[in-house]
Amino acid sequence: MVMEAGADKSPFARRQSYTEIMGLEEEIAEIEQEIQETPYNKSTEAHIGRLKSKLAEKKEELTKQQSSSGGGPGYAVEKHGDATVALVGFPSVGKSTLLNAMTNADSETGAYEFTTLDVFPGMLKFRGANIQLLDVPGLIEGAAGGRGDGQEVLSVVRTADLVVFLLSVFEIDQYDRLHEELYRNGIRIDQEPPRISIRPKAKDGISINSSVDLELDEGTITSIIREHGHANADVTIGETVDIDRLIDGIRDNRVYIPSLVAVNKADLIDRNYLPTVNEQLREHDIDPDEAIFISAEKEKGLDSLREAIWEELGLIRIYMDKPGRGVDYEEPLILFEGDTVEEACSKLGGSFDERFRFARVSGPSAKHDEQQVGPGHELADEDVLRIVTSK
Ligand SMILES: Nc1nc2c(ncn2[C@@H]2O[C@H](COP(=O)(O)OP(=O)(O)O)[C@@H](O)[C@H]2O)c(=O)[nH]1
Ligand SMILES: [Mg+2]
Repeated sequence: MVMEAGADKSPFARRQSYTEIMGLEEEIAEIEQEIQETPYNKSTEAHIGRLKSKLAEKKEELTKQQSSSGGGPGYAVEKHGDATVALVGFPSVGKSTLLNAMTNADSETGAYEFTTLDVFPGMLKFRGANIQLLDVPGLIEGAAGGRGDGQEVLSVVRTADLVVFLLSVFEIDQYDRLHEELYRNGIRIDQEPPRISIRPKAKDGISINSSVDLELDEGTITSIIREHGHANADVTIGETVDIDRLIDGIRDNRVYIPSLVAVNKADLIDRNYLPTVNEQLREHDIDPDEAIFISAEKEKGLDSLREAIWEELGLIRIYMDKPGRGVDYEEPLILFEGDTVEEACSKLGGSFDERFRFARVSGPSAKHDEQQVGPGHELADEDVLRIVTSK
């Protein structure tokens, strides 16, 4: 992750944008209040839709202004390793302790430049994969009102392949705040992107196509889509959406990230208290069987957590059969479930892409040993892959 130097940092420029931000925050608060005070029914639906669209737009403007008055525009987040996991949790739940227990936090991380960005990286090695674990302590303190560094921290979370919510065993209810903070910033947890496509056209207004029963009025949908700047478009909706989900489908700056919940400090409770914790998890829609109980300090449960991270990320190991060197079982190529031979080639780099002729696969995805396949063949965990190239 590299932070590039900000643009104009003169105090005057800062003060001016600060005023603009305050104006926007007031506008946002007003719209939020109006939404809250308007009862939801068929006759107000379209109005609420427009308000929510406006709200989405204002919030985006605010985010943009904040990132240009804070850390400067265009700081790049560079990915390291095979996948990135963001560790989010309130202060003192044990994020730093966990990062230190799970990763060699001071190796392979020297290249980072975190200047104003409070992100602590560590590399977790598991099943031959290098998984970058990011401790992002600023989420709650900084981001609450969407101020300064909080936005930068959020932009780091946005690039993650998985979010691990770290809760203390005594403070399960913090989950809602964390979830909400991410939601308010366009990060959708454990959701698939809405099945909505918008194809702009030259004329004839908005036409809506749907294969499912739409609960929203067509008029509402049309006015929301117009509110987002489309005058003429063919819109296809493949699921029953509410207003928020429709807006998510229209905006292209939402990210959809899977998550898992780790419950820390499990060493501090005894068996009798466990049902209470499980009950609290259920109250927050977390399946107790899917939460991972750990003690970062006593290093308990960490294997289960590593395994859960691997599963939730959907990582697979590909053993490369290299000409003259045999199969490399030590350092597998790490890909995601659903990846194909083509993705293997591009991750291998070099000129595999251009010189590719065909591949041979043995293992779980192959019909038989040494099956000849093309670039579109979908690989599976523990396949053996040989790529045959032209000279
Ligand atoms: N009993 C117990 N204490 C823990 C555990 N993990 C962290 N702590 C303690 O909780 C405090 C806060 O931990 P820290 O890692 O700094 O939390 P952070 O603010 O989320 O980074 C420290 O005193 C840790 O020693 C655990 O699993 N069990
Ligand atoms: Mg810490």
